[in-house]
Amino acid sequence: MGACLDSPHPGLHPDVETMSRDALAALQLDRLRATLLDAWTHVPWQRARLEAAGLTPGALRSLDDLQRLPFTLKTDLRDHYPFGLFARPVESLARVHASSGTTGRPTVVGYTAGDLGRWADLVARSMYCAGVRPGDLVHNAYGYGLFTGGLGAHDGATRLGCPVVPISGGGTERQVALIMDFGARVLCATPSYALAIAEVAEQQGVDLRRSRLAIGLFGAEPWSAAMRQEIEQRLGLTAVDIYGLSEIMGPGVACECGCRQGLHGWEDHFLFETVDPDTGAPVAEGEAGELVITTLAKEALPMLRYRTRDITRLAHGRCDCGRTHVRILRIAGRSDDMLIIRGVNVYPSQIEAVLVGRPGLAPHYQLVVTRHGRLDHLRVEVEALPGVPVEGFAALAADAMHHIKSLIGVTAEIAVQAPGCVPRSQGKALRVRDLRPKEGRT
Ligand code: DLL
Repeated sequence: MGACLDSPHPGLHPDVETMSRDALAALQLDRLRATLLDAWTHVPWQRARLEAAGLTPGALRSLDDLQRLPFTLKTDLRDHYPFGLFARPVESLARVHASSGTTGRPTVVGYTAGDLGRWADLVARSMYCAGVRPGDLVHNAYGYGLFTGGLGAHDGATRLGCPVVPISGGGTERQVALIMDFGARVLCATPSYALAIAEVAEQQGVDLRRSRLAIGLFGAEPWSAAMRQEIEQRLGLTAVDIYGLSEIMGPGVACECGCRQGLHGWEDHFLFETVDPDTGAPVAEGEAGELVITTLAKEALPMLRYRTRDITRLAHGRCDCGRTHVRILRIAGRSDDMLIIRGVNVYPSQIEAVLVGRPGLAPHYQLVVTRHGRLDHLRVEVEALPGVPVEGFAALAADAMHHIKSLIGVTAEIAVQAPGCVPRSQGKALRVRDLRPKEGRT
């Protein structure tokens, strides 16, 4: 059994994480029945559509019956804005979070005090799984506020017994100074912001590799293996992938352990499925599909078969660490972010994997998609490393173009730019600027 399960903190329950599949399935069925009953009783919209599908809470005989339940979409939450899908009256809740929503209404989610407690437990479990230990100082650069990252990581670290520096995102020079002065062992941030912190440190002549940072808990946006390597090398820490989404809870739905063979999805609290994003039919075991999640212990906002839009593969079978919970492999991207360039499907993270670490290029990029006549055009804006002469940009562009064509199969225009031209993020990076007319998008 791996070290990440040894002598756990008294608040954690390794017996749950190493449960036999049969015991886990029995627990899941009990909790699924309770969730269905709760949704049926307290959410009129859920009841109406379950009835329309000829289902009652008693209809669940086994976990296989999950597939008979209708999906829930992000638009369902928006259509019932703000609290229409809540199973508890808003005056009984402890907190509300919301996604900013680039278009239209935000997506609003709610938590009872019990939900907040279980969320903190799962983030603490995730952090422990990643190697964080009670007493480790946690520098939390996830944004505090309506975004679930800041407060979610904060409460989990507190639950684990870790002191927290609640710095939130932004003020990057100060982040660097406090990491060095306070001696944080753990950094929580989006991967793109972690890189921005590394860059500012380098500009200030500060070597973060000499800081006490040992573990980075990075998530909230897709990131490639190449980006992981880049961050580890520049920050001198072990970069761990943590996944979550506000509609289901927030950070801590799944997290990597020391084996780094996928993120353990906490199956005592959630059911995970992968489906074909076009048809909704289950995909074969191990095949890539859209992740669908059902909550098993949420009170304020029980979710039945939520379509996350995140594309991944599930790996079943015991991990080398001893945990039995399913592993969610690195998220390739969101189906919404998938570009179809002249018939070839491309995720921004595939382009990232080619660009990051390529000689002469910095790991800062944006994809710009336009339409020329009836054809889509992909322009990759990427920075040169500081010190590369402008005369060298054309050769760097030709090299990147060649590798993108041969590895991914798309023809892209590469615009190599001077350092600092691509905007830096303080949270989730904007990777794609899609300038195509809305109605014509594929
Ligand atoms: O991003 C929750 C979170 C905060 C997770 C901090 C991890 C760390 P939302 O703002 O609702 O919640 O965005 C959720 O972000 O559906 C994915 O598309 C993406 N995402 C989250 N974690 C990862 C990850 C938070 N590790 C959406 N890898 C999700 C790839 C991720 N994408």
